[in-house]
Amino acid sequence: MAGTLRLILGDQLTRTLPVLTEANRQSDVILLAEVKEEATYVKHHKKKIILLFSAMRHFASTLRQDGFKVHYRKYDDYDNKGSLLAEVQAAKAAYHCHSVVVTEPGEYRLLDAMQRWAEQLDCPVTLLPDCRFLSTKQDFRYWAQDRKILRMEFFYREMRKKTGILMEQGGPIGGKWNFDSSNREPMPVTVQPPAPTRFEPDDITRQVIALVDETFADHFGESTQFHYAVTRQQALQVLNEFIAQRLPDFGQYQDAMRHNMPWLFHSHISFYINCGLLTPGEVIEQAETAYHTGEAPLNSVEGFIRQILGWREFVRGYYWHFMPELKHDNYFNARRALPDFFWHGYTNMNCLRQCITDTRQHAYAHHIQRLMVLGNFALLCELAPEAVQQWYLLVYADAYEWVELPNVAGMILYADGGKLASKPYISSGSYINKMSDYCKNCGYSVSKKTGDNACPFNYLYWRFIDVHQHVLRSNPRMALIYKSFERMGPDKIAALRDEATAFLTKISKNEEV
Ligand code: FAD
Ligand code: DLZ
Ligand code: SF4
Repeated sequence: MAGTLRLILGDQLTRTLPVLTEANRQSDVILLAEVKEEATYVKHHKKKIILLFSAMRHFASTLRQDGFKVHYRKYDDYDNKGSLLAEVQAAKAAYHCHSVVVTEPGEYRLLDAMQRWAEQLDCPVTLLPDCRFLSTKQDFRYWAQDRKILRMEFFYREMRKKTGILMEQGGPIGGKWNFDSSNREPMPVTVQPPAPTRFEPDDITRQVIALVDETFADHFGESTQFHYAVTRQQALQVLNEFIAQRLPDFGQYQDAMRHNMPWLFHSHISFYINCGLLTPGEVIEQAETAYHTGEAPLNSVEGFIRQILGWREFVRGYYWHFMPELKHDNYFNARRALPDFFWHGYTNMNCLRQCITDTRQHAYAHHIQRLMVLGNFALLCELAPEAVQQWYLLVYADAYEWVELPNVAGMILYADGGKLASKPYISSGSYINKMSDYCKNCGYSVSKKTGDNACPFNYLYWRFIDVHQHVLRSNPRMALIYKSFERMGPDKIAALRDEATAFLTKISKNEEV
């Protein structure tokens, strides 16, 4: 009996999606395909490919066990067609399917391509909305349409009201929407965070590791010591252990950084929510329950829920609202090429060395490493947005354009001219010194603004304030900074600018810094 071909993408591994719940197990065929086009449109980190291919293979096997007819295409199948469209075409012909159904993809480039599929395949192609989010693209458009400025905080409050999450008697639990002021503490050396949840690779994962080592040897990052969850059951274990062991301290140490310790009190679940092994709704529900049962304090639970119900939903709405222009925004006209050390990590600046090494090893760095070390540096050095976007998209195992691009173009580079952030996220070395122990192990001196071994973040910061004053001075949130700037006097400003210029020349030539 001819049926429908149902395509599941590598980041759609969710059993509750209608593409699966509406399937007829007798007549429909489920297609999952590992293809060159998706695996190489940027040279994804090896661990990202291992995670997705292994999770896809495990997901397909559970579907088969549950009676679905599954057509699975491995990357090294001799007749693998290399693209999703070609695999859909071949499967449609082989199973005599009369139509194709797929959940809307998370990236603009693929949605754009899929909109031509019906014509190319000469059959009806239905794109189902991705119902795993707690708000829709239309909700965001409606919320955004009459607003001059779009701030996550107001969107988040609407989401709290709409969903009733952390609400009581019409207001926020605890009397405040936001407990951020109790969430900015450095982590004392005596605090030892629990180890992250680890899984030994099984046969399927070992096969994928061998494939990736052979086929993607020139991709970024290391494949060794892969320990991530690749099934829903394992991802649930990661979530449960986070709630029990790390959520209580998540709030206060959310912004802290520590030498050789990337995992800290973070949840490490972005890999799994973004590929579908966990849903944001269930994650939020477990965190909220931990507050009601007294297992975790409100500052931690609210802080954690805000990241998912607030930031994650907000950036997704923002992405679809501003694409495709968002990709080309460049407010500061930044043009500098990415220094080579972004790839290998060899630099005397310990904070960057740490964050890049963590990223190379784990395809992971936590939020403040991505924002206030790597992102801060990219903005202060005016690295070209396109190069920075591509770097962030390929180095992290949780990266898909819908979530990466708003964080890069909007949050770290201010390339959108302030549509997402109320001011550029920039700081001198003192912020990094306050929130980490990186400076204690660095050849540069964080307390020096100029001269031998002065921390580059210091002079780069003041140069940026100087060079961009014509657009930043009028921002009320920059007023205090410009007061300090004026107190410096012209000689000091000139010295800072000269050192910064010399440093920028060095990184443009890829000299050692
Ligand atoms: P936790 O710190 O435990 O936070 C819990 C969850 O909140 C995360 O799993 C994630 O789902 C969500 N979250 C937190 N912050 C954000 C945010 N700013 N935007 C969206 N969701 C958020 N996150 C991605 O999932 N994919 C990306 O490609 C990505 N790129 C980023 C690029 C930059 C420049 C920056 C500054 C942030 C980026 N983030 C991205 C957001 C954040 O850094 C990661 O979600 C987080 O580090 C993942 O680790 P975790 O699961 O331990 O998060
Ligand atoms: C990221 C990724 C990779 C590396 N490989 C595949 C693949 O071979 N097959 C597939 O269906 N999906 C893959 N993905 C995820 C897609 O790139 C993702 O679905 C789109 O970017 C839309 O978010
Ligand atoms: Fe980074 Fe400067 Fe601290 Fe070195 S001294 S770790 S470069 S902030």
